Amino acid sequence: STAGAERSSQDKESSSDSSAAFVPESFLSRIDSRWSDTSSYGPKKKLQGWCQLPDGEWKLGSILSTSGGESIISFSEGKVLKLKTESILPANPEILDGVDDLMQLSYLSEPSVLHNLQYRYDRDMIYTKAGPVLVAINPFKEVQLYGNDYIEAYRSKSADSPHVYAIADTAIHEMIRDEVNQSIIISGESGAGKTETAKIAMQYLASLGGGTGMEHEILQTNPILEAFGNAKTARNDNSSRFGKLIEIHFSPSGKISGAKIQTFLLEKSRVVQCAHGERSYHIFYQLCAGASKSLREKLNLRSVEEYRYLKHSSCFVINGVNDAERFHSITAALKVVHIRQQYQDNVYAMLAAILWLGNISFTVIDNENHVEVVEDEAVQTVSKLLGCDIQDLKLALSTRKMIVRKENIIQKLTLSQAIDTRDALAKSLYASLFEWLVEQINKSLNIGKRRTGRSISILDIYGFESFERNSFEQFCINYANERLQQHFNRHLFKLEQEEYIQDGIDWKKVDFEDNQDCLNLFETKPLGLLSLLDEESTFPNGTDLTFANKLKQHLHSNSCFKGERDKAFSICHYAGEVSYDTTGFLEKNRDLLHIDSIQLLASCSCNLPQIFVSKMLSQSDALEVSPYRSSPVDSQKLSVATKFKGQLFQLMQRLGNTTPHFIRCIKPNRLQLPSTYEQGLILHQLKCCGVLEVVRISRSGYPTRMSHQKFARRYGFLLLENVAFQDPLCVSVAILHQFNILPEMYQVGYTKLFFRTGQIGALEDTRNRTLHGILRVQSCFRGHQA
Ligand code: AD9
Ligand code: MG
Repeated sequence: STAGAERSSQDKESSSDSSAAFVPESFLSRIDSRWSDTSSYGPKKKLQGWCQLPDGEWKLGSILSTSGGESIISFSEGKVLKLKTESILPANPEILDGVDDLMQLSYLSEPSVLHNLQYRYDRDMIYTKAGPVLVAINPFKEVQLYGNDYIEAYRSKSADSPHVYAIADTAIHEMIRDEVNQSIIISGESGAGKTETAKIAMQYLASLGGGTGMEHEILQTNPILEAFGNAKTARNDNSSRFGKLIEIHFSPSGKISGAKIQTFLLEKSRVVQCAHGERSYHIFYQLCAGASKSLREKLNLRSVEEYRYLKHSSCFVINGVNDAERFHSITAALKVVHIRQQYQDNVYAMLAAILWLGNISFTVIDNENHVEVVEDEAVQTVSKLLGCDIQDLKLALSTRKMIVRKENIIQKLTLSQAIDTRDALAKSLYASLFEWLVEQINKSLNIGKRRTGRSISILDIYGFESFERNSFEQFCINYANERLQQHFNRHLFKLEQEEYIQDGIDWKKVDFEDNQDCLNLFETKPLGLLSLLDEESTFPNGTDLTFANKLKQHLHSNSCFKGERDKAFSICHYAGEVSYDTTGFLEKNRDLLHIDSIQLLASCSCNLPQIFVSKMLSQSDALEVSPYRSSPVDSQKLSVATKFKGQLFQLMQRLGNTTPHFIRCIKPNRLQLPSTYEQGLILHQLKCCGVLEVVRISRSGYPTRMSHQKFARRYGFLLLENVAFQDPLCVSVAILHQFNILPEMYQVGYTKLFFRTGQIGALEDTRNRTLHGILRVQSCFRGHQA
């Protein structure tokens, strides 16, 4: 799987490193010495290094000459540049091109990492290890890496190159061997391939069978959740708008016995509005395209262009996707997870009701902008589909009951209030529907199963986000990523330490940055971001601006926080600084459904709205009482941020009891194209998902490891004395001595040698020179003979 030593050493196209601070002394001296003895060793073979061009791109160049701190570099296309020698980063010996594991690289610089990933990506090897982490680069095309033959190969261990299957296989084995639950934590930015990767892992686990058809049922939850929770966005045609944890249970004999799904933070705003060129949730389009004639009549369904919620983004279809066909598979999948026909019909009625809600309009009736609901087909259809009285519906959308000085009064709503009320009802119906669906699926996946065995959890959760404009959603997502990053760091660090200790080498603690300060910024009570947000959300006169000002007032001295102009602030996350615009923060955090809307739902004869209401009420019972608005009849519930924090703590607790396996998905370009590798974009993600952190942690230790055997075999011939019959450990030590490798540069373990970054590169150089020398002598010798 790793590159062979015999690869040709022609100039190669490559990318390079930004960690300029990490140029080993030995490299600089090699440049000089190498230049001076070019004539004596194969004159064509030049030392190569990574150079950063003015546009930021890293390129591999050959060093032609070096003097006075500057070097002349030539590039493969014939260009020649003069650069500061110290800004050139060492390239790895070609024997290391395309290694399976980035940790095998002698120089772990950014350009070397980028180059290695690209070398593999160009050959459809989309998976690479970075120590314990699997890096997966989205191919945006079908690659021949999946299916039964591959599954079998990984199961029988006849395949060992990095793969999701290998991760899933390891998880199963460790679950059985150690009797510890496992987790596969997948992250990456939108469109990087998390959901596909999660499905590939599930496919492997499901292939173990269960004998009860449970594995089939589990796989069928994917299309359902994607239909209801995914949408086309600017970044991904099938973007998950929720986070998901699926816990797959195994019987003591290692067979699948059931599963449980937990979801996080569904993006409900998409139901009523989405950006131009994006779509709402797939299921709306699937229903409109695929419903039978009788269902269309029953629901008074129209085509998607006729619904306000769907038409404003002017995007109705997805290339290569047949929504009608998808609808039929969803119907079938719902049956598989035991959602009865009657309930399916209810689900479709809810979807149609939401679409028709969006078409309800208002007329202004006085000069204070108060409104009435227009009595048209839209409002009639909604009342019919929900099973509520049409007058009640109209009142709920245009008025609000209030208690003022102990008297009940009815206040008319203004146009914008009425639209907000209508949209809030639509969003709440959809979110409740989604939640209910997950609950039904969970019931089905758990039928009669006692949880006796162990489990493997797969987490598919939005990665770190940093856009031009960042709002409440990014705030929550990035908070979650800080938590996951801490989990990741701590785990990696532990592993690294364990490997050193296991091989008996002297382990001195290497520094690593923790992100605890940033987490404290979020979580400290009462003066942390979340507490202050909740506090402001409960103030009757709180606004986004007063919230922003409060943050600036209380947090200005925190090193992870920066106040900005107007309503903005920024946070120094582990993956970089992100600026947030507080517009809409309070509203989104309160996420209120007015009591009038709740009462309306409770009065519906259709059973789903009633179920939703009882769920809402049961949830709010247990909550802290926080009257978010002046009116005491508002429903009282936990804020979104607090609820999310609770979910996150629970998640971390669960993950904390598992052995984690990390997969980092990388999106190679913004256009969702195959064979297109954008260095800058990839580097940024490697940084955000902590892969460079792994590299950094390991660079501060002994990143290069080689077994005594392999080392002795590879370099033994360089020894001046004959050691052919000695054991590999002695040979290894003799090599280290002969080449004066400084003691602080390596450690001898029980089974392996551990080297500091760059050491193997120097040895490889010597080896190559010696080989060249031998070849020259041989050819001279042959010349003499002839
Ligand atoms: V989002 O945060 O939910 O917006 P994901 O989940 O990270 O995002 P997703 O898995 O949906 O991305 O992948 C995006 C697209 O990339 C898929 O629809 C496929 O077209 C493509 N993809 C991803 N992984 C693979 C793969 N292993 N093989 C082929 C892939 N195509
Ligand atoms: Mg996804």
